[in-house]
Parts: sequence; C-alpha cells; structure tokens
Amino acid sequence: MTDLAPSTVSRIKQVLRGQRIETASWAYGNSGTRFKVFAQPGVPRDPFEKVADAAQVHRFTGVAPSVAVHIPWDRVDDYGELARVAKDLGVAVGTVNANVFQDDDFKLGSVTHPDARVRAKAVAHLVECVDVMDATGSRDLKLWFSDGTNYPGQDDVRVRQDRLAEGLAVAYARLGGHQRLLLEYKLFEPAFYMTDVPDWGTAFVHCVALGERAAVVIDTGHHAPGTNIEFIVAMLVRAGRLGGFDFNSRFYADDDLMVGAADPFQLFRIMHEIVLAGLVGGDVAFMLDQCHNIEPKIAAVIRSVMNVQEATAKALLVDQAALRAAQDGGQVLEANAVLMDAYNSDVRPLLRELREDMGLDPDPIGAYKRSGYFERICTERADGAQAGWGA
Ligand code: RM4
Ligand code: MN
Repeated sequence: MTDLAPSTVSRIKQVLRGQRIETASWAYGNSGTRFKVFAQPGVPRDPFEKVADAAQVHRFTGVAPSVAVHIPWDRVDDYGELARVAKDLGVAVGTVNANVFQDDDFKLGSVTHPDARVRAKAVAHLVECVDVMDATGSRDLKLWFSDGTNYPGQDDVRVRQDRLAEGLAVAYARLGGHQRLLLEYKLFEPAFYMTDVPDWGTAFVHCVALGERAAVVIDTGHHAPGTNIEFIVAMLVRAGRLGGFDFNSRFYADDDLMVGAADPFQLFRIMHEIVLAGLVGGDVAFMLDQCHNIEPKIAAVIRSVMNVQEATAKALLVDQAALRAAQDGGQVLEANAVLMDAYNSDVRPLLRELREDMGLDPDPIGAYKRSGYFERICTERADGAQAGWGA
C-alpha cells in the first residue's frame, strides 16, 4: 500500500486490530446437505474439541477470540467447565444459539405452535439457553425459528405472531442486564408457504416491542436473491437495532458457503456501511454461520475470517471525504469511482503487515498447515462418534 499516507495505514491497522469475528461450533463438526453428510477425518467428538479447533482459528488469525455454541448440539454437564477450558485455550464461549427446530414436537412450530404445551416446551428451552449464558458468561442469546406453515390456511398468521411475541417476551424477561436477545430472520425453509420471522421488518417489530436489548441478526444467506442487504444494514444501524451478522455466502439460497466466496463485492458493500457507522470492534456481533461440507473445516474457517478482514480493510480504504464531496456535488460517476477504487485495491500486503505487527504469521492458512494440528487431531480423534449437526 505504497500510495497511502503512513497515518492512514496506521489508522486502518488500528481498526483491523480491534475487529472481532466469532466462529461457530457447528462449523467444526460434520455437516452436509439433505442428500449426504460426508464425514471428515479429525472432526471433534464433543464441544470441548470444537472449542479447541476454534482456538486454532484464533491462534492463527488473532481476531477470532470467541466461539458460538448451539444447544443441544453443544450440551455438556457443566457449562462453567466448558467456559474454563475455552479460556485456557485462549478463547471464550460466545453467543448461545437456541435450537427449537429438531424435536419431533416442533413439526408445526415451536413458540408459534397451535398447542400451548409445545409452546411452553419451546419457551422453556429459550430460558434454559439463558441459564447456559449465565454459566458461560455469554452476552448474546441468538434465536432463529424454523416456524412457519407449508399451506395457505394451515394456521392463522396473526395469531402465530401473537404467540411469537408472548414467547419472546418470556425469554427477554429472563435476560440479565448485560445480556441481549438477537432475533434472526429467514425468508423460507423449512417452511415453504409462510415463515413466522421471514424478514428484517418482522424481526425489527418484535425487537422494538421487547425492549432496548433486543436486536436483529442479519444472516447473509437468508434473503431472496438480489436483496440489497447493505440497505437493511443501513436501516437497522439507523434504528439502533443491528445486533449482528451471521456471515456466509450463497449462490442460490441458504448455501452456507464461506463468507466472501460467492460475492465478495456484497461483503465489501456491507462492511462499507459498517465502517461508515464506525461499528467495527463495537457491539455488533460479527459471527460466521457456515458449513464446510467438502472443504477442510478449520482451514476454511481461517479463510473465512481472512475474507471478512479483507472486505473490512477495503471498506476502510474508502476515501470518505472524496466520497462525500462527490455525493454532495451530485457527481454520480465520481462517487461510484471512489467506492470502486477501494474495492479494487489489493489489501493483502497490508493485512500481512498487520499480522506481523500482531506477532502472527502473515500467512495464517500456511502457518496452520505447518503446525501439524490437523495431523494430530486425525490421530487423536480416530475413535469415537464425530459431532454432527444432528439433522
Ligand atoms: C439456521 C440459522 C441459524 C443457525 C442454524 C444452524 O438456518 O441460520 O442461525 O443456528 O441454521
Ligand atoms: Mn444463521
């Protein structure tokens, strides 16, 4: 980055140094499509081993100090112990994800189910997840509901919204003063006619009704093709209700591929909104929600973290003064050029330098491969049942 003033470079590096990206425990386990789960060697057999893998990602990137868990996939007898083990490995247990989509009882919904008994069971799980947060010291409860209907007329749309609001209110009331409820939306799947939380507007309405510590999560794979996600980012930032991201990328639907792989330009545009709002390193949670079905998992998570860093660095390169001047002057082409100049810059040398400044290897994936960790887990974890997503 020879053409940048040293003060600009150090400002950009300072922000990148403070960036935090949370990885997901389920990314380290086996996963697949509805057609086949291809098991990989060395896959963790329990939550402790997932945390150990997450610690490797942090070790080589320096910006992934926490790992999200998913209950019951990551159920352990003693969550305090899980948090202590994580801490000893250099990471923290991060966001707690509730799972009310895999019990037989939830066929027709969880918190929106027509049967009060099933609704109570779902709400009890949400509350249980806050107990887990208390034990792990986690800040965020992340809720995604598969609830919805497959056929017109199957259930009453407004009544289901009332049930949803009631269930959310119970979970929200259980939170401690420092904890947050993050509500995630998704357009469709597994429900194919109507999803109860299909879009940011619905999630936003519920969050506002709940209170200040409820905010919306944008999973980048949960929209209709062509949706302008950065617009949603801007709207939620403006309303003070952007809770976080579940990053991944997609070509078709909820593909859960590595973030920045399918559409790095979209990731840049999202990070541009984040940089404009000064939210890198703040309270917005930047999480990865991905599945590595055919590629080696730990290296893929490292790659994903690097992709987020690259998009962020490019967004930080945008010449804000020039952009504003062009915008204010109605200079369409010039404004667009400011953005494209930043996007088309090669930020990899700057990131290599940053890693060296941080005492890290400038090449995280190479360093991970050379570390021998993968060979070690392949041997150590040869026996026993590998963790999977339980689908
Ligand atoms: C859902 C949603 C949630 C994630 C699960 C595994 O589609 O994205 O965030 O916890 O998948
Ligand atoms: Mn998600």
